[in-house]
Amino acid sequence: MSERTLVLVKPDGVARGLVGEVISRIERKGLKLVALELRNVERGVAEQHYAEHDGKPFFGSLLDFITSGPLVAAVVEGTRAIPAFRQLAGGTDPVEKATPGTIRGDFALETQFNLVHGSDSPESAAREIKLWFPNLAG
Ligand code: RTP
Ligand code: MG
Repeated sequence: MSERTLVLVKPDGVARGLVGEVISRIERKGLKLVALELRNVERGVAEQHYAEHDGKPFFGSLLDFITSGPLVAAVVEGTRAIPAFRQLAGGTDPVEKATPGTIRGDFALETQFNLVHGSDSPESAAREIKLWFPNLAG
């Protein structure tokens, strides 16, 4: 069954010129883009996006990072799109968890600067798509 997930190419990915690489991997996997936009994020949106991490030691620096420059926000659709993109991304720590062949495993070294975000559950996807693309038709 088809589902949607919210993908971000974080500011490090945009700054390093890896937008095309990420989009290409999404498309080659067989997933479909239904929304795609380069934008600068207000701190309030970043706070809502990462609300689950409020209070953690890295929360402040995570918000600084996510608002540090333009990022690419996308809605991606397809069969098992949520776990499929998490598979493409690789684990959160790009060295200890992400394996070679994944986006993080191939291109990142530090946990904070791990290039991409993907929704981690159907509930997160619904919440995040509404936050980032409130006008997107179902
Ligand atoms: P994301 O939400 O960005 O897709 O990443 P994730 O699910 O793989 O990891 P999550 O636990 O949700 O963490 C969100 C983002 O916060 C940064 N982080 N830094 N310094 C640290 O220990 C630390 N832990 C997490 C990363 O940018 C991570 O992707
Ligand atoms: Mg997460």
